[in-house]
Amino acid sequence: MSDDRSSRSEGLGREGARDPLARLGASDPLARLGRLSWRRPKRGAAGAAIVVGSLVGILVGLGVTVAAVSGVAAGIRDLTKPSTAVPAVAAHGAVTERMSILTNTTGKLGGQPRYTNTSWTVKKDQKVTVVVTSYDTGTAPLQGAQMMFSKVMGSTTGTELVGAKTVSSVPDVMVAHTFTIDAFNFNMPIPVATKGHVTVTATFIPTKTGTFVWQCYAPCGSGSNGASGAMSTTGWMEGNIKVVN
Ligand SMILES: [Cu+2]
Repeated sequence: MSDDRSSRSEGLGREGARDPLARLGASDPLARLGRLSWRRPKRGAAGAAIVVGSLVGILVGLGVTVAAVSGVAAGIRDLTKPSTAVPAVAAHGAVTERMSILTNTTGKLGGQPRYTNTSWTVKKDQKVTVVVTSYDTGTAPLQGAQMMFSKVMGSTTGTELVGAKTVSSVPDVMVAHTFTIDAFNFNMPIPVATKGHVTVTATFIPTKTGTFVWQCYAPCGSGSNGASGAMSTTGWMEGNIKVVN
């Protein structure tokens, strides 16, 4: 296997098109994840938070059910009726951030994919619609723990638009990149541009101020594990989002 991204893309075009899974067996996926893990110090914490959050959700659900049943039985109030409570997150205004993923890069990372408009500033509680137009016709299939990034996460609808189609995930072998903001649990899987380009759209609401890193979690860079080159160069597959009041 070559260390060069462009020849890797060509390889996928010929070989990967037949069997995208074939290249997954090229080296030990666990070893690859070990090498990638420095990029993901919060993975364990996030997993624990999800587990705790799920348990809390189950307990709250049980509590509501018990309250509803006992409330109806006592003739006090029917808690099964829709709530009129104001949602916890009220959006104030809206903005659209447009990014492209180009592959006609030059210089020492020549041929490797690169996001444009990698850093921007938005307002807290603003509806932020991210529109990513990718021209990358190669795939970077997700492996092991990366699989979770095949799902759309943290968008206002739970889905994203791929072209005009609403989806909640992209098959992991079809993923070319992701646009992921860990701080907001927001993840947009970007599929391979089978028709030359593909436009992916999703909306999230930043609920806290600060400067937050976004990154691509698909192994789309160079090197045998795809974690070098574009994947480890600021301004290529990662950037900063500033959220202000
Ligand atoms: Cu990428």
